[in-house]
Amino acid sequence: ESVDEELKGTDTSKLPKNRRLTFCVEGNISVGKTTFLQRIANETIELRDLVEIVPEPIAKWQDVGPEHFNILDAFYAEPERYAYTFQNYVFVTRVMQEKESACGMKPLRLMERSVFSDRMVFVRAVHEANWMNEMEISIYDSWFDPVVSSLPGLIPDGFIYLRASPDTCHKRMMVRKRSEEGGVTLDYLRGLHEKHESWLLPSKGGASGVLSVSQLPVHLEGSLPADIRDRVFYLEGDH
Ligand code: DCP
Repeated sequence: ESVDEELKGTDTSKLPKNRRLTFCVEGNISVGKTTFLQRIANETIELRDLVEIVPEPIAKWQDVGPEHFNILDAFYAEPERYAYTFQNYVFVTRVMQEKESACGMKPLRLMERSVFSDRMVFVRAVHEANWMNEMEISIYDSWFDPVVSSLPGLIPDGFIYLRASPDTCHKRMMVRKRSEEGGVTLDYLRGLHEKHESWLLPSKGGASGVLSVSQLPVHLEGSLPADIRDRVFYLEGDH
């Protein structure tokens, strides 16, 4: 609700013509990003005309090419073999997804995740797990900055961080039972949680509010708006 209020309070008339606000919704696997976005799309009537929802391109990862390869499944089945290939494809599909939504007229755009959480959370996690070797992470790093800076549509005005404990996410993942995620462990979710936390660390505890983006690496900070630290909102999602 507080995020709805924040978005409703945004004075879009002050934006330059053709300038939309884009917020990326972040959070651990199964935290409820899709549900959150669907609620805004379907239930919050006042916001429906204001907000364009850009879901994560997961369907594109599950059905690649005429052979219908499921690259999400391939990644979880053989992570050492496919982590780089998968993260590379995730990036490309985000670029495609962003382009598809680039011409929308609604003043606010909410995107599920971003290339920044791909880099800060998942690529780090798979590298630490030794699923991406030094050569592969070096290749990823070498194209990430130049490609992101040449695609301004990927750069959000702010982030909304849906925050819940790894236990909660694990329980929700068990209920959802996405077939590819059968092998995702509570430990892996804990690692992803820590990476979200160190990237989007709350400046103060308590109820939903504004976060400061601490420890943002220089290369990411350069791509993001200068006052990005004031543009991260979080929602507690353990209930
Ligand atoms: N994934 C990944 N690397 C990325 C992005 C996603 O390995 N850079 C994986 C993690 C999940 C699946 O893709 O197995 C989708 O993850 P998300 O957390 O983005 O989406 P969910 O559907 O789990 O989110 P929610 O339940 O919050 O809607």
